[in-house]
Amino acid sequence: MKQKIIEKLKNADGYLSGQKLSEEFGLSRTAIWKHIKQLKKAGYEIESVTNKGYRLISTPNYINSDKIEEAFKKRIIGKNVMYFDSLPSTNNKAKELAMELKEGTVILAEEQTKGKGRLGRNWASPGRKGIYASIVLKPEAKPESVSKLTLLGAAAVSLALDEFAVESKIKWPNDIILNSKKIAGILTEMNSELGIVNYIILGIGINVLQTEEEIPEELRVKATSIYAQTKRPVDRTDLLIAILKNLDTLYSEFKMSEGIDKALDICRDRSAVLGREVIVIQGREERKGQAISINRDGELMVKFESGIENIMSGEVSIRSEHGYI
Ligand code: BT5
Repeated sequence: MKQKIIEKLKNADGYLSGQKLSEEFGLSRTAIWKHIKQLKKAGYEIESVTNKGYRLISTPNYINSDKIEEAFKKRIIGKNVMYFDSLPSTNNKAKELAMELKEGTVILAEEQTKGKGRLGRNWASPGRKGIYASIVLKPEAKPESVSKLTLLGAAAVSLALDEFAVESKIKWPNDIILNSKKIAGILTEMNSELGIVNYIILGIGINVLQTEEEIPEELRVKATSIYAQTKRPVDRTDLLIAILKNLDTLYSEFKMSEGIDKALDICRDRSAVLGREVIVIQGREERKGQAISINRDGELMVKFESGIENIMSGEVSIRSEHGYI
């Protein structure tokens, strides 16, 4: 609170009345006065003038631990973690508990017995080989803007991989690619009513430690793991921490404005599909076109013979003419 009062005083044009501060922060004038007294004691020079209010004259020159605490308090993601040896699906567990859980809670499992992909597909989740994590988010956002969070998750994973010298690409909307094969996928699920989002579950699955042989045979043409490609056993805890930090930073932008400009730039720069011929699969329909960009809403802009269309991520899959990518 003291930090907030200081910020207000810093930004004020002249004096700020005690009344105004107390209304602003929902505190009594006496409580404000007590905070001011403590601030003065901490070295802030604050002038108090009857009928005018308070004015900040100078700030003390030392490291401000209050400010540091305040900055870290604002992290949303990763403050609470629930860890399980085995779950059918972390996304399902998160959905079960979401209403009671704090925003940013992470549900983790060492293995999933019924890991889910998009559109009813499966996600192979062998024990202690990967990261299977679901994050509970409760943004005040329109249900339509929620598909943007998939891109946000993909950007956070790709950025985190940089920190481990793993150079990945992003295949819109939810695949992370290493050497032309998939190492991670995002599954975003939402619960809303009457146009209000109750919660969103952002599920992240990453193949970290599997050897080539441990990747299910039928997936080997398009799936791989970090270890299979780099021969480095990346620490799963460290990787998850890096992902959550990146996600928290990107998510804060989303919370403020429903914008995801930074994440979009990352998805565009590292895109595995932009500029290429793609096949867009929607239900039973398959159409060939050229992926030209990702627009501000996170939709893929595809040039078909009939013209340019903006494709929403919900019910669509993308592949190349030669197979996966
Ligand atoms: C995805 O779906 O890529 C989303 C995957 C999300 C998994 C996480 S793990 C934590 C959380 N809890 C869950 O239950 N799920 C989430 P999609 O784009 O539909 O890709 C699924 C397809 O990828 C499958 O049909 C397979 O062809 C392939 N696949 C399955 N398991 C894979 C794996 N481990 N690695 C790479 N590809 C896989």
